Amino acid sequence: MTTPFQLLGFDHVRFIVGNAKQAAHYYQSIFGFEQVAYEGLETGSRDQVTYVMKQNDIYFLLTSPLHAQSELNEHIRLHGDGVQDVAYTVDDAKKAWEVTTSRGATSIREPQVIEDENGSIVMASIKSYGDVIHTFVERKNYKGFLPGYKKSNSTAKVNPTGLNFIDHIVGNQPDGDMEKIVSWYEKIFDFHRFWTADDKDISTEFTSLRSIVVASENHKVKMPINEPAEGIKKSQIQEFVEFYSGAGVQHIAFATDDIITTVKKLRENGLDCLPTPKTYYENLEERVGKIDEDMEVISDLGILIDRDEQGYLLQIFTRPIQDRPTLFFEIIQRKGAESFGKGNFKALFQSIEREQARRGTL
Ligand code: TYF
Ligand code: FE
Repeated sequence: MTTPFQLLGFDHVRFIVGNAKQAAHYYQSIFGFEQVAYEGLETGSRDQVTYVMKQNDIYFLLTSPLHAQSELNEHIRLHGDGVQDVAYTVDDAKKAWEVTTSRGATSIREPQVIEDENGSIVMASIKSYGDVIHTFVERKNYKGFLPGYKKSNSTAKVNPTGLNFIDHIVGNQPDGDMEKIVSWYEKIFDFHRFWTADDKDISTEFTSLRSIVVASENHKVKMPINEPAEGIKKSQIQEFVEFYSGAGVQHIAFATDDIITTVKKLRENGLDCLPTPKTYYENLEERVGKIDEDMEVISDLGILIDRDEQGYLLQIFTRPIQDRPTLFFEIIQRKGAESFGKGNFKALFQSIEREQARRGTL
């Protein structure tokens, strides 16, 4: 069956944060995003402020409430800083809204044509898991980001780190909700099950989780959905759900085509990554075979490697980027491999368990 509208890819991600001005500085100075647009008091936006941060095809919107009455405060009270909108670029936003709502999705915003001197766009939104929404963005020939924003007059010097596009966005669910959410994406978007890992695949001696990756037909949108599983100790997914007050976006993976240069820059900028023990590299070449990169450099940077039938991938994970142990980022370079680093799960989850233990949440 072909879906009556086309999902072209991730358009942007909106974060609700306590202090957008300082968050913008973090994404700029650590990750090398450029501030390209702004809305706030100076542009006539009385309720909220938004900084639009861009690097190659990645657009992050950082939004904060400007006064006590804003309903955005409730998002912050419940979740802390976190993702509120995973927006998709579509060929026809009205059609996308009509089809998904007729299939049972809850509408958040009806299709709206928005125009200014740079052209016109159509937007509509539906509700997804937790407090996350999906906005459909139809960009006809719009020049610039979105109507309503002012071009940024930031004079900050930006050093890009080679983050090219969003590879995948992962959603954590409370215990028992994974299957329901996966079925929702199948029903609403015709997404297919791309990859599945049960609790035996994804467990250490102490903790466990389950994961199913759903993907759009063109594979431009990949969304792993996780839930906690029983273990001797508390699953990292359960820890997330407790600190986030329910379902939410757990991590966003940035694709790079040169992970060594990217991670060198990120580390120089002060990015806080999960540590990889040196023992991980001892029999790595036996597991992944010959690779193009210098193993010593890979090991110095703490980069993880995995191989599947199609090729190999290199990845590394940050620590949570706010004080609540919730959202974090992944940097990934795919050299053929289309999977998600199953061979690294054990080492990765043991590293996360050490973090949980430090926090007293294991
Ligand atoms: O996206 C993925 O599936 C991989 C692995 O809590 C992963 O990045 C899965 C669960 C998790 C952290 C990483
Ligand atoms: Fe990932």
